[in-house]
Amino acid sequence: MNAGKSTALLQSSYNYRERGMHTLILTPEFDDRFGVGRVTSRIGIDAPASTFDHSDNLFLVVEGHHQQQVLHCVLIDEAQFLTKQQVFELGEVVDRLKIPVLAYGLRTDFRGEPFVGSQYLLAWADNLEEIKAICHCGKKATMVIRADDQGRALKDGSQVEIGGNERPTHDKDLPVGDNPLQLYSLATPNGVKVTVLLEELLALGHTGAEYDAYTINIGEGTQFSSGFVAVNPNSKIPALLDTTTSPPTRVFESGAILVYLAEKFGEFLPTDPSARAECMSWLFWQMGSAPYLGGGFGHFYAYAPEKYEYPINRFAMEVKRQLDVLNRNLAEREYLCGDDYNISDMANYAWYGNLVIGEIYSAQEFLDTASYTHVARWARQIDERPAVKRGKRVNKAWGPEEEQVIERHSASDLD
Ligand SMILES: N[C@@H](CCC(=O)N[C@@H](CS)C(=O)NCC(=O)O)C(=O)O
Repeated sequence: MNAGKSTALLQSSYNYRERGMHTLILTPEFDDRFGVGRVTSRIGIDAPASTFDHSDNLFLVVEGHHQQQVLHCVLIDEAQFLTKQQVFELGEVVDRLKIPVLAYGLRTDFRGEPFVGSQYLLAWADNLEEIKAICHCGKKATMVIRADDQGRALKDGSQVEIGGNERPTHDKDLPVGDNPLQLYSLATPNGVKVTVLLEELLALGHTGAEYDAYTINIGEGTQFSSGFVAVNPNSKIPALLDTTTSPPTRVFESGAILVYLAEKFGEFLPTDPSARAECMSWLFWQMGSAPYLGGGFGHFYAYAPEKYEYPINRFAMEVKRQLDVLNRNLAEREYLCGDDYNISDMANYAWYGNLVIGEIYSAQEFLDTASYTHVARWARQIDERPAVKRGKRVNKAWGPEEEQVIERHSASDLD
């Protein structure tokens, strides 16, 4: 049940705080999808919130906070779940405490029935603003769809069901081109690993690695379409469909895609058991480590609307420890596993190589990445490879227009 309202709420709160003012975010206690006491938007930003339930007098709750810290705005998440009495109490906050209240909620449930909280907000609010969301049919979305396990829209059931984000939000098939492999991705580090491997395979002459690449706009929620969820039930890029098998083989998780393609074409994954174990070790090391770099350091350092010292320091320390692990290994070896470049280098380059080169997070100075000299040497060496340069451009939907390749169907799209 997400139409961008949490993002709008967090943005409003940020606007106040940026000017040195204080806000109180209230969220219903039973909405525990992201942990009790947090408002989280699908685009990855979040903020702490105070919880309330139906027995709380919201005038007294706000007054209590206001006495401890002067408040300039109160923001209510999932406001459709307010009771009639609580909407009245919030009116008292506005009239008696002179604090503006911004309530974000849904008008109607999946049956088209109005929520009680929304009914009284629509009746009593001083101002109403509609946050526009577009339905899969292309028209303005006016109600929320609740879908069953097969993605079919439901018309009855209880009004309140928190969650459901793991199910498709709309019915839409994915495009399928003529090439053997279909890739649904975006040029983030997790996406780039796969396009680099595909371009490396093509550079070696494997025509079976020809692929159609389609950009999945994760900011617009394309990863939650029924077509995408069918190739990746986890709703994250990258996802691959191999149409040469019957039935077609779906592969999700970037590490699994690298192994699948390396095995299919017999390249970039050693066959000798010891060498293979070393390659798998560095590949799985990346899969386990990069969430601390991306979801941890990158999120708090580069993307979070409010900068908190504690998580930035915690994740910076961990990323520096990881860079040191790579650096000590690369002091002895040309590539992560020795003399040969393989899928573990591609996976680690996409994250740590791009970090030290400065292509993600602009944190070279902060992390003192130049001091990891062997990582920097290895990253530059890989960055020079023509297939890497090509792979990095596929599914790139930002930066100079001439560098963007939103869809890739043949080599000429990159030439
Ligand atoms: N472990 C996964 C992580 C994939 C991942 O986090 N993808 C991000 C982009 S880099 C995504 O699709 N995010 C969209 C979302 O979370 O809704 C992999 O390596 O494939």
